[in-house]
Amino acid sequence: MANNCMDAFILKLQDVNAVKFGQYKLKSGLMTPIYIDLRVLVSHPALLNQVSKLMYQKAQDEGLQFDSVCGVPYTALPMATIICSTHELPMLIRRKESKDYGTKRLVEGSFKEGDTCLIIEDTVTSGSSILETAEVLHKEGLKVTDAIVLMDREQGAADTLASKGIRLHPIISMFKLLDVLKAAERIDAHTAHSVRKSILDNNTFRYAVKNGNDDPASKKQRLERGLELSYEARAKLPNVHPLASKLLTVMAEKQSNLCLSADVTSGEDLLRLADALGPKICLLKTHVDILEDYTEAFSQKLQALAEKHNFLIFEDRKFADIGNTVKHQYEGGLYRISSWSHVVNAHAVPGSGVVKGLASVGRPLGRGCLLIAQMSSQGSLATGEYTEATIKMAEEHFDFVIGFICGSKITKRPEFIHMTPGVRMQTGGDVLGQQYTTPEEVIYNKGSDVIIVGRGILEASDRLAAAEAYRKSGWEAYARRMGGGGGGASDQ
Ligand code: 5BU
Repeated sequence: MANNCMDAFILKLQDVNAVKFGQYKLKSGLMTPIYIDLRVLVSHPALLNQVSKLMYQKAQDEGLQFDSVCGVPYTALPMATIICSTHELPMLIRRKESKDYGTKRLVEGSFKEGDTCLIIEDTVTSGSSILETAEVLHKEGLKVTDAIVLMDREQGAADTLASKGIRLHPIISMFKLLDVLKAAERIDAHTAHSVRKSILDNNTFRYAVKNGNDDPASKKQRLERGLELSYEARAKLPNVHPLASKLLTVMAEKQSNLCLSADVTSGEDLLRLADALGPKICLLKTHVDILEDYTEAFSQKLQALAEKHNFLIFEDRKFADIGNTVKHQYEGGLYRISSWSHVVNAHAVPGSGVVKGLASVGRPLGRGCLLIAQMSSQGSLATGEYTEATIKMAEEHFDFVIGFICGSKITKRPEFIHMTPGVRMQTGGDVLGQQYTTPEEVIYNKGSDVIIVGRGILEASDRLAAAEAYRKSGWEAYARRMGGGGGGASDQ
């Protein structure tokens, strides 16, 4: 659906009072300043038809294969009915309670064991309603691999469902909805900001927020942890790693949360780039093994430029071996990475030995490591429980791990720095699976700290101007997130 059609559709949802602002309690017990009530759609048949059309289109676009469709009762039932009736697809109905006469079936309709059923849902927060329906279908011998939802509140459902083998395909995200309502001046900047913050801080998957057994003390702690601190304030936290403190200070001083991914293949080119763009960046990321002419003199010159322009160096080596091997890879070999790179990164896949091995070399040198909790590439396996385990690993190695490579803010600990690759002004991707998000989306909506930009800058005709544009965009998004004007952000 073209962007302006989707925007008009979102506005129509608000027109029929399907989007409400106030204080509401969700099924999970979470309090929320925004409530999406799609039950009203049954009174608006044209809109209901449009929803069903969008859902069917989504299934087509994603190439979903299924034998039947089941709507989560009750709101999604008419949506599933319209889809199935229009496209002559078999439908199943999940009963909420089995009737106490007749067949006592929990699933109505014809199916055979091993059939795949596509789930349709109106809104998701934690994904629990989809899981309940999937469980009933599973018990009947059906397979559930995908679910389409009209509105994803972006509070953990996708991760929870992924951890249970169900892919979630949302049509509208909460952040998109807020953006559209704000652009149309249906809500003010303050409301958009506070709802955004509430959504980010109440992720049911990440923070496992369960009400009912939620004691006031832990609630208070969560609230305190959730308070957004500036880069400067985070640099001064008592437990912050000295290198993270240094980076946060540089970011605040240079008003830059831009990391340049200097993916060029000549050392001379890289040094020229570092000298020219150095003033715009807080971090320069290298792939030293793509250089055709690496010498030790190169790494010395790069360090001198880092001093001159006050940025840190991050070798994107992505260590992923047993502790003993990564120790040698980090310290020795041709590149002697630990001798010149302030920051390196590692996959969590080998287990904590990889961090211990790297720390044995890097810690005495005051170096720091980022754990790769998520990747920007299509089909990445670093999701859900893997991401959770990575966060836990980082917490256990607080003295060496300074943060994460991730798509969004994944921990509330303000000592950790979140860095996001796959950033470009134009969204989309490349032919090899890279997926791009805008600086605004990454910093403002997703709550990350640093944007990592390669080709967005390297392929520009004027690289310096492009670097400045990315710096400005990233910084303004941060300033807006902190509740400030951001030095001329367009919608303040
Ligand atoms: P691009 O030109 O902005 O697409 O370059 C992105 C850089 O970030 C590139 O060096 C990748 O190796 C690196 N990267 C990434 O794109 N996605 C990831 O998940 C990780 C690193 Br980890």
